[in-house]
Parts: sequence; structure tokens; C-alpha cells
Amino acid sequence: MLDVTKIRSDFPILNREVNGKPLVYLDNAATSQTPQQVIDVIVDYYSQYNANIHRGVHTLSQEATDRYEQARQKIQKHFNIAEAHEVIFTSGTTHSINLVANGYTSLLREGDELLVSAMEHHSNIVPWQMLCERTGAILKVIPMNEDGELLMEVYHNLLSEKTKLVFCNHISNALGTINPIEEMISAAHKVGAAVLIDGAQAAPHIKADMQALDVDFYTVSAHKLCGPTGVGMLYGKSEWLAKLPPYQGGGEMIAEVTFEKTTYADLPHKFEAGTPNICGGIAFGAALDYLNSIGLEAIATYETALLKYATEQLLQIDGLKIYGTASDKTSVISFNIEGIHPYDIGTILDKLGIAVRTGHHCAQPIMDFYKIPGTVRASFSFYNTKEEVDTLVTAVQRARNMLL
Ligand code: C6P
Repeated sequence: MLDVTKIRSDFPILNREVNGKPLVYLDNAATSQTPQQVIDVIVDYYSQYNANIHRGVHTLSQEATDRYEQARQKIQKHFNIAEAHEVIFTSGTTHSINLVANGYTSLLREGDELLVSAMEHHSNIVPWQMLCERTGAILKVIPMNEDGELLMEVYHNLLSEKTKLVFCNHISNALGTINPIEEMISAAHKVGAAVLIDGAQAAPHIKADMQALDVDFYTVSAHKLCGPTGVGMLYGKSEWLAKLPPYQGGGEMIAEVTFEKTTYADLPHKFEAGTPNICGGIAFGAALDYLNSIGLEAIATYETALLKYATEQLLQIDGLKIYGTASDKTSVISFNIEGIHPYDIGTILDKLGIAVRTGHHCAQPIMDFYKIPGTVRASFSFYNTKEEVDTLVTAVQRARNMLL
């Protein structure tokens, strides 16, 4: 069991008021809040050892380099990654996916096929569409059913020796579906295709094991797991990272530069041009320490109970429909009330101190599938409580009464 009262005391922001009401923060899928333990690490960096890394011989630079590389090792350990150089620091999931998609330009031929799931965030659609435009490869969609579950039979039929890459989110940000990525990865490998899993929504809930999954690429954004914005990781198997050319040119990513020819640094530096988000990387490591001090299994159990309770309570409201009813699902509830625009509900909830996201959640194809303009999305974290769910339900009921 989690000691949620104690956990909440780690998050200073949870004490604030919004519009004269205690903040009820239910927009965790957009970004999570930051515990004092991580804030302290950020303050410590800027007040004690702010310096550029991998460059200076001076003490501050060495301290910063050590802490940054220790963070890489923490990430390696957390995701059970074979080699530290398979952890590439990026600015987040969007950057990670673009890095891979750009690298594939020289690896694809006209007519090659790429498979994308029907429930992707735009950041796992658009870079691949751009890649297809550059190469003449074809993007095919793995469809889903009304519950927001992928049609796995269709997926297996779509796979062929023409398939070069499959990409899918581990957990959908708009529906909460946990996708059967183990099955997807092993089936893709049978036809020789590589797999990129977008782990942006999964990392705060599931401790994904890169070696057990045997996945080729996996992406994470630190801000979804109690870390800062602007930093994340790309995991890539060494063999794939070696095949991909550098994404950006500049300092840090080179072995030798002359005006005639440049040779590139070894992994991971080949993909880390320029001064990185040093403080962010170190705080990313601290965020993983924080989550591990609570335990991801305990977090998942608590959030699943909260999801069940919130689902039951919200469904008591007349005309409320939930989008995303997969049997395997995490703590995201996307809903609408018949006859009311989601934006109007979100605006009233904000007046009552409740933060939710409204709109298409950067997943317009999902909204097109359900023929809706968007949803209200409440996403729960381990620091949310049953009482906050009750506050949400009462507020949604009130919004309904006002708007209908
Ligand atoms: N989803 C949401 O409110 P970045 O912005 O690069 O850290 O993450 C992009 C991203 C990629 N994939 C998935 C599944 C995501 O959920 C997100 C971010 C936020 O749902 C902000 S749009």
C-alpha cells in the first residue's frame, strides 16, 4: 500500500490553490508534477556545479560530467539496458522518434512498408510520413476496434518481408490502452522488421525491460515521470544505432574534423551534438530514483484501483461516455457528455480548481475514428486520491447541469 499522504507532501505544487479552490491535478498524461527530491537536485546543480560536460579539466566540469554519466547509468539500470552507450539523451520522445526517422532515410527504398498503429500520438505519425515522402516508402495502419484495442489479426496479416519498421505506443495517451507490444515485437522480428515503441505514457506506470522485450528502439520523456521537461531518452540496440547516421552535426558528436572530412564519435556521443540539457539529464536520473523508492509495481496497483473507482463513479453520470475501454488499460479516462463540447466542461472544471486536458490530445486520427472533435481527459497519478476523484465527479455533474 502507498502512503499517499506522505507522498503528496513531497509535491509542493499540490498545496496551491487555483481559482480559490485546492488544486486537483488530473492532467498527468500531459506532464507529471515534480517532487521536492527532484527540485533539490536541480537547485543543487545550478547552485553548486553548473558547468559544461565532457570538455573541461576543471573540477566543476568533471563533477557535472560524472553526475550526467551516472544518470545515464541509472537509466540503463532502470530499463535493463545491456550497454550504457545504448542510452541516448534527447529532449524527449518527439526528438527521439525524429532522430530514428531521419536516420532511416538512407536505409529505406521505394515500396518498403512501415506499420503504424491507429492510436498514435502525432509525434509517432508525422516523422514517419515525412520519411515516406523522402523515400517512397508506404505507411500502413494497424486498425483498432471501438474499445481502442488493436486488431492483432490484421496486424499479423499486414506483416510481410516488405515491412521494415513497426511503431506503436506502449500505452495510448488518449485512450489509456496498454498495447500487446511483446507479441508485436516478436511477430515483427519474424519478418525481419525493426520495432520502435513510444514509451512516453508507459514509463510512469510500467518498468519496461529492454532486453526482455527485445525491442529495437524505445522512447521516454522525463517530464511524464516526475522529471523535468526538455529531456528524455532514446534506447536503441547497438546494432541499429551503429547503422543510423548522426541526426545533427556539431560539437561533441565528432571524432575528428577537417575541412575535407569529418569522422564521428562513438556511441552515444554520435547522436548527442552540442551542449545537452545537463541539469535535465541529472534530474531525469533523480526522478527514476524517486519512482523506484516508491516502487513501480505499487504505483501501478494503486493507480489501477483509482482508475476502477473513477470509471465506476463517472459512469453514474447521465449521458457520459468513456472512449477507451480496453481490458488492459492504465489510469487515463477520456470522456464526453452527450450534447456538450469537451472544452466547455474543461473550462468549468478549471474554475473549480480541477486540471484536465480537453481536445484531440495530439491524436486526431483517434478522434476521427470515433467521429468526435475531442474528449475531456482525466489522467491519474499515484499522488491522486479517491477524494479527488469524488471532487471530479461532483464537478462534472455540476458542469452537466449548468450546460444542458
Ligand atoms: N503527450 C499528452 O497530453 P514529448 O512532447 O516529446 O515529451 O512527448 C510526445 C508524446 C509522444 N507520445 C505519447 C504517447 C505522448 O503521450 C506524448 C505527449 C502529452 O498526451 C502532450 S501532447
